[in-house]
Amino acid sequence: MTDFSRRDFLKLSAATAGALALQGTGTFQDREVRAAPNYWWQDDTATKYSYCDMCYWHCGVKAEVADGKVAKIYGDENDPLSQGNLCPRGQAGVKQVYNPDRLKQPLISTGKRGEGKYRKASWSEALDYAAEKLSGVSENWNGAESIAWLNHCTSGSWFSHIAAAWGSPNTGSPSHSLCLGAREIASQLTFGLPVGEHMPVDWENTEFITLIGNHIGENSHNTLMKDFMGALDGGASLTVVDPRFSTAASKADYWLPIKPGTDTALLLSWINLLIRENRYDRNYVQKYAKGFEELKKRVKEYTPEWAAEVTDLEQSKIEEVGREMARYRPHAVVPPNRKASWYGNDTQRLRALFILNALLGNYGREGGFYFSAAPWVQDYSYPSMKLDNTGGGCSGGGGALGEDTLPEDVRERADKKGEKFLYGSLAEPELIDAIANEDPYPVKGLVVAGNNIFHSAPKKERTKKALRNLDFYMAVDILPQEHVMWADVILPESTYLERYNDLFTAHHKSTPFISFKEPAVEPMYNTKPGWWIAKELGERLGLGEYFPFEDFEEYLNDRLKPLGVSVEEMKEKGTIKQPQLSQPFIEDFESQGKKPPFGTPSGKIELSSDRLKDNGFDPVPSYDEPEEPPEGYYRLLYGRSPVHSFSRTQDNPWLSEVDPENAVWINSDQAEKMGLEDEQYVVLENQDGKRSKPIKVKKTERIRGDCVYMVHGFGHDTPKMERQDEKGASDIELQSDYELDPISGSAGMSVNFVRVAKKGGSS
Ligand SMILES: Nc1nc2c(c(=O)[nH]1)N[C@H]1C(S)=C(S)[C@@H](COP(=O)(O)OP(=O)(O)OC[C@H]3O[C@@H](n4cnc5c(=O)[nH]c(N)nc54)[C@H](O)[C@@H]3O)O[C@H]1N2
Ligand SMILES: Nc1nc2c(c(=O)[nH]1)N[C@H]1C(S)=C(S)[C@@H](COP(=O)(O)OP(=O)(O)OC[C@H]3O[C@@H](n4cnc5c(=O)[nH]c(N)nc54)[C@H](O)[C@@H]3O)O[C@H]1N2
Ligand code: SF4
Ligand SMILES: [Mo]
Repeated sequence: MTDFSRRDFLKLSAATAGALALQGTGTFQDREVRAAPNYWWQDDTATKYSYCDMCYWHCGVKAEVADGKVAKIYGDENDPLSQGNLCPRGQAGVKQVYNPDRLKQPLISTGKRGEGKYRKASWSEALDYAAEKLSGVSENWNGAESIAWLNHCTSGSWFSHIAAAWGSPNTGSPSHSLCLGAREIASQLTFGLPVGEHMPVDWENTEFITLIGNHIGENSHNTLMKDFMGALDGGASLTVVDPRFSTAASKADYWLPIKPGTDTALLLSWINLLIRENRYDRNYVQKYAKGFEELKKRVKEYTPEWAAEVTDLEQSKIEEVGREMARYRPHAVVPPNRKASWYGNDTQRLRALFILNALLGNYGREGGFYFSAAPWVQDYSYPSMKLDNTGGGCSGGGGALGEDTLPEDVRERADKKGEKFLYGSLAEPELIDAIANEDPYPVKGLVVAGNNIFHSAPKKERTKKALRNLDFYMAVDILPQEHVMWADVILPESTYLERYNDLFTAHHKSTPFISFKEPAVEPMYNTKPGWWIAKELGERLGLGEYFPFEDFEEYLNDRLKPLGVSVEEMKEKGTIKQPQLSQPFIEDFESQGKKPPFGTPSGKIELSSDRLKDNGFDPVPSYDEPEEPPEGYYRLLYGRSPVHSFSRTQDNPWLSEVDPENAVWINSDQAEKMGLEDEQYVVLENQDGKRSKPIKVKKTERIRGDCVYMVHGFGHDTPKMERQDEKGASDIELQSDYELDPISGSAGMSVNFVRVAKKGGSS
């Protein structure tokens, strides 16, 4: 059987196979081989349904399996998210399975933490040992709360499940406090609904789009890019507010190269303009919003003239875009970015953005934001758990605004929610701080599943200190990442194409749906699925009643039963669609005599928030000046590569070839001043003297002179993963500072400054 080749991958077309057959040196032997090609599609193949786990978008996948190997994966054309396509990262899911660098069996440490010395162990030995150690931490310290569980994505939630059953409030994922927390808190405070996983922008009807940061095209999700390009093809006008001429900016009618950190000023000035020139949607605001007078009073001082000075943009451009927005409303949408944690005051920035959208009349309106419908499927019928803990998963649990009600014998979370910040799921950097400093109480056990704590949490030195301070540290991963090689026990998970997972419930405008994942192939090596690892560990911790199913089909059948569907049928279908649940627009509610679903206490869009006021915060956003870079330093900005996911795919054999290392974008004039050449390697140093690995210079007009930019995810220290080891530099090495958002607990990492400390050669 011929393995699917890299060239096939690049062309993403079966037609390429013909071209491949014509290659070669022309020896007799080659001709023999060419004469009898044995392609996968000539074998007996089986099609298996799954959903892609290379990122949280979870496009529906069809895997073609031949000879017990995944030969090719496609987007499931019946799946509303993939619509028959996968992005390059999705295609490279095949190579996640067949990456020789994978973790292959359970390992137990034989050296000091961080030394990287291990011996092989059987699953039962490793799990017995882990359970004994975790129980020991619980007994020696203060019960379940002395153990924290950090995770991310589909398998990770099984470990939050253990935390909830056992009674540890210390569980969460990086996708809240390091990603979308401020956005989700701001949206709930403003219009009473989460934004959620798949941004509910009505792309097909919008006519004027304004992106703030939000680098769609580099931040690349299959259908997001399609929908975005569809809107532009349909004639929508695009404004991009970004200190960098991003891929999206290259398609824009207006590029506003804003001074980093000043977006709230711009947003408030647009609100000022809409109100002062009476261009806002007065009827919509009167009917659906409250707090307009307070807003009007507050933004009076925030004129475009003032904002021009603050943001370093032209006043005429600010006014022109503001008036155009008003002309197109309610088909003029200002989508929030996902990685909302930037500068520490992020909930208020996002509040300003959501208020601007309210003045444009956008919620529940065509061309604005639709009300995203959730599919219905029953939760598994568990016995009730000690804690109602939803800190895991891909969106960090969203961060509910309600009060947590903990049983009397469980202490508050160690991240000091309530003292340091008001709302939100677990703040990962604050938990790490608690472990490093034993404050407010000792957390002495840590289980990390699918979360790259050395790359995603700021203050790496503190993370190392925290790990050294633990009695027991366990990692569940698929690769020997740097943080994994610090663990006392390493449990190797099967990759997504080798395992069952829970059902994926996808919110959607017209077709909320449920996706099914079954193993396409048997697990390679001695690896196991996350649900199995958690169940076995849970049983050993005396929590067996919370894992009452024998196998995963039993679990899935329990959930599917009320829908009248079985696992066997899902194997044929892949998805269940529930279009009947869709109610995207206000009129869908009002035509039935119902109020629109704004879930705020007032049932209205809260332009002024009593909840913030009652807790001592500004009820209406105001502007805070960001700190200026010290003399000779540049603000460090960071973003995404379209062909990598975070810091997890740099070792993927296909993706590493397409994009092997990152570069630092430096404005050409600044580079000239420093005598830097394009492609020359430099070492960056931040305000605290922390240094990066060598990184190539990208000398470019496409970025302002007061900041530099790099793609996150490179610069690994992973000798066991040659393709990613020491390639490019990591932003995390330079993020020794962050600013905590006092409302959502998000960690703004764009408060670090760098200078070029050393210059090297060009290769
Ligand atoms: N291919 C790929 N796609 C991904 C991911 C991935 O790893 N790979 N990750 C996904 C995840 S989890 C997330 S959270 C998102 C992140 O993607 P986004 O939510 O789009 O992230 P942003 O931080 O908005 O985008 C970074 C952009 O903001 C600009 N920027 C930086 N500072 C400022 C500022 O002060 N003001 C303004 N206006 N702009 C600024 C940068 O120049 C850059 O262009 O991407 C998602 N999509
Ligand atoms: N410096 C910096 N930090 C950031 C960001 C940034 O831009 N810069 N972005 C922030 C954002 S927006 C986000 S969402 C977070 C993301 O934070 P993380 O989720 O920590 O991101 P990854 O780097 O993808 O790390 C995922 C880990 O899971 C492992 N893994 C991959 N697949 C599987 C699997 O199937 N099972 C298991 N068990 N493990 C698996 C990978 O090997 C890796 O160790 O990072 C945040 N932190
Ligand atoms: S956007 Fe790409 S990586 Fe993400 S789920 Fe879809 S195919 Fe996979
Ligand atoms: Mo994120």
